[in-house]
Amino acid sequence: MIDFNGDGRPDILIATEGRNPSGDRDPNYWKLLVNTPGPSGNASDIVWLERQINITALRAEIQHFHLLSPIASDDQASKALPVMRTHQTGAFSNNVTVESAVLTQWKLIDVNGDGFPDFVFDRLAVQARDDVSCDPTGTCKPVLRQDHPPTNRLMVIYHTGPMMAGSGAETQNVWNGPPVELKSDGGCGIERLTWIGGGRRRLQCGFVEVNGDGLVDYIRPDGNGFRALRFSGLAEADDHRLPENPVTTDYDDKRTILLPAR
Ligand SMILES: [Ca+2]
Ligand SMILES: [Ca+2]
Repeated sequence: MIDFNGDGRPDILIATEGRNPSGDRDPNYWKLLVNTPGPSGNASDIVWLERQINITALRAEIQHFHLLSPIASDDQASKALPVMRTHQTGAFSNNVTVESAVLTQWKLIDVNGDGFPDFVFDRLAVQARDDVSCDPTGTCKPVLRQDHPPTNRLMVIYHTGPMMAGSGAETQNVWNGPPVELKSDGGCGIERLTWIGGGRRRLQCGFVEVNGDGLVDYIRPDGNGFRALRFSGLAEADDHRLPENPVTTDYDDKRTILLPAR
């Protein structure tokens, strides 16, 4: 669910049920159910208006570098474009996993603050390569690394409207492209959850609204901490170091909510 038309109400996108103007199933379309108030205006009688969204530009961009189906790689033409996709990455030394993370390769998020969701994506796909992995003590060893190349760039195709007009039979084309580069040094990716042991993962980088101006920011690791890159529509970089939090391994303590004394 995502607010597709900027009216504040969440809508439903279905990647596998899109139909083209001829009414045939077509992977270049997503089905959208727009959340609209019913006749009485009460939240309880929502009417879901069906629309077909032309995603030809998104699908073509992703298929330049990514396989939509790693299993049936000889039949990419018929595969649906998932609304969001994650991919396991890692580094392996003699078949032992020494690093592990989950990448988000593409997702919908409003980058420029106009209320419409934009399509952000990793330019490059995950592949295997020879590399080295170093532990915190500086001891390094050769590994087979499965990740996107460090030259990855972060891209966006902006939602440029229109609002949901016309009848349900008409298709809407809101993501025309061309893609715009958000960051040239996108080695960390759109979003990366890194395994830190003990069953825990840490969000290593990703898009988060940090300073309350309504524009999404990008968080990335920075040597001894995390840095928020504040952008105006992500056009101009404006670095802000996030306040340091006290380091604690006492996670159980954080689950305790202290109520005011009576
Ligand atoms: Ca909506
Ligand atoms: Ca937007």
